[in-house]
Amino acid sequence: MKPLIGIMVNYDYREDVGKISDQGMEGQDWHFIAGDYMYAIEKAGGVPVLLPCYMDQENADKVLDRLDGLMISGGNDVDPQLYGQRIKSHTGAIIPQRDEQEINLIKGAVKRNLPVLGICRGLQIMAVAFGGTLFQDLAEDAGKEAHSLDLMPRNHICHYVTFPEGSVFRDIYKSDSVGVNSLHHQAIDKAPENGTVLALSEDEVIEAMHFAGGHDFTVAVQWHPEMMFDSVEHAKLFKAFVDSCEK
Ligand SMILES: [Mn+2]
Repeated sequence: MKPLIGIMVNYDYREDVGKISDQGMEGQDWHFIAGDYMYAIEKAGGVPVLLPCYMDQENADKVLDRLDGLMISGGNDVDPQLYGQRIKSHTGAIIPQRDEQEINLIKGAVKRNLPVLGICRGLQIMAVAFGGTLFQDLAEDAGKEAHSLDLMPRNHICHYVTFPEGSVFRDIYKSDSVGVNSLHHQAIDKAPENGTVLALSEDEVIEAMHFAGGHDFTVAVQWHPEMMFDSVEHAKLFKAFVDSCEK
């Protein structure tokens, strides 16, 4: 049986999102997601199930009971107050109901021993859910060059990441490094206690982690492999994820 994989979607309270596509009315909010996430899962043999921000968190738990895996997609910045910092001027839009639901989903997936793949914001919210902290902005808080490189095709390789010895990515990618896109201005600062680094950029930004305590495949990446899903390299990550959801 093909595994059912929940994909957390984006949320925006602004009516413009609907109006621009001629589908919306004044005062409506929107739950939506880029097709890449679904295509990547379908191509790897899974069935994507889109998860909105529920009004009632018990409904998120009910869906989780029926899923075989969970993918936390990219999106807005995580509220810094969730990791004990005040919101600084370089932090972007915050969606509190999404933060809350994703932390519940991540903890619920750990409890149910479900595989989890976090992407971009997904890595960040997983780190925060397990007790880690973030740089609110890589340039401002960590003195790094920009990793928010969006003036190029979405599958363009912007930097390389290396997999330390013991990283499961060496098995998945059959290599000790891979080229990635880079569309993030935040990153993990202090990793949570259950976190192990799976990939590092040349300038030593944490680009992927494994989190212990749940399913062996509780993994997240800072790049956007779904935007590169038609590359042989990054399709391997989705295949490994979907395969682990099948078992
Ligand atoms: Mn990067």
